[in-house]
Amino acid sequence: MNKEKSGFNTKLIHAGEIHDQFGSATVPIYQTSTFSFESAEEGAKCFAGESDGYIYTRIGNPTINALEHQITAIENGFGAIAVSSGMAAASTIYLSLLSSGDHIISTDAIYGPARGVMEKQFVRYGFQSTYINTTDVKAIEKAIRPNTKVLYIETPANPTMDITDLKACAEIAHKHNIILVVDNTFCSPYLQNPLDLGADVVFHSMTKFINGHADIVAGVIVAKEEKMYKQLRNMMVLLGCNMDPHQAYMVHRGLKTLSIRIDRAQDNAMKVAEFLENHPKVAWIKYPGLKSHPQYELGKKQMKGNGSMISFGLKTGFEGAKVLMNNVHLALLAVSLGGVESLIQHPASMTHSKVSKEDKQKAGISDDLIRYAVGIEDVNDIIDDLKHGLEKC
Ligand code: LCS
Repeated sequence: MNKEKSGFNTKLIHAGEIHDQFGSATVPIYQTSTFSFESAEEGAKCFAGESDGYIYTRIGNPTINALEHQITAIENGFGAIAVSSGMAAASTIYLSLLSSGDHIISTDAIYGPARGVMEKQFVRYGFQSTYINTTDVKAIEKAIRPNTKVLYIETPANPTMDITDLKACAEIAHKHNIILVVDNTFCSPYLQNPLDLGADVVFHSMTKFINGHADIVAGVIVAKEEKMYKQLRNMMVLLGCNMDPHQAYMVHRGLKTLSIRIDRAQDNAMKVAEFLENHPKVAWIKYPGLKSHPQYELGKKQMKGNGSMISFGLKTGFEGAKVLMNNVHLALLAVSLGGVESLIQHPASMTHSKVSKEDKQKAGISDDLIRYAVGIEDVNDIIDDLKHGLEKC
């Protein structure tokens, strides 16, 4: 049986597994910084790239490689590069694919720091950036300049839940010789495979659904083609934003239950979204599973499920949001998402607080927006918790 070519759940459990001499059922943790060579000749061969042996953990390590094989198999790429965080993935991509004077077009409602690092740091290295509402495909084409090298999409976007058409983006990007990069964090490879829809590079904050247990910060980049994979890996090794073997082991372990965690979380999320949509104190809600979502049909086409992230606002605006956040007791008032526990947060004052007021407004990150990451608890308890909190609003 070819485990790499098998079904999604079989890949989750078996892709990248290591068969050691003891018959270990799980991936061993090779907690070592360096690897010894049998001879000087063997060492020279490894450094010349003529042998596959391991050299140094920043360059490669069997535990980290096991995780990379697992991710490559479920994201349908040529190869994966595990890194220390989702932001390390974003920065490695920016620094690998852009040179001074190059331009990037990106979704305006993306994870705040992924925009902040470009506008406040990389601008010093001559990178140009334009942030637009990428749900409007025509606006993307209009924003293209002769020096545009990368189109960087986050869908669904954090925190607006806007959905961008990936196939249409791939068509536009490739027509203009532009690389399409997709942040697939909100879906995970279980719900969306951007490489199959035409993207060239995909990345994840594995801190979220892929690890799934709120105990690790990690990231991964997946490239569709060998040349791009080598370019990205080379930059990662030189920047030194590699994972640690123990971190890789933890993610490898968490990833095995990805599909059953997401199945449960998105079943819960659908019920929570229906409850919120019908609640008299709720002014608006955006959840891909509700027909009221502006890109409901597109979501059905390119995503294999609705996910477990919900954005909504109350009729009492930001004041009401504060009261709700102070009066829920099951959901943790915390940033992050994609773990087994439910979390609630306020993007305008938390995850996206460094985005200027004007840019937040343009991107649809309103002051009343509450982001709820639905966990895998009993859904009646999640709804009761929200019901009691909303009574106080
Ligand atoms: N991409 C997305 C879509 C994210 O949501 C995050 C983190 C990142 C990239 C960066 O990943 P990290 O370096 O944190 O692993 N999102 C967070 C959030 O919404 N709340 O806290 C972190």
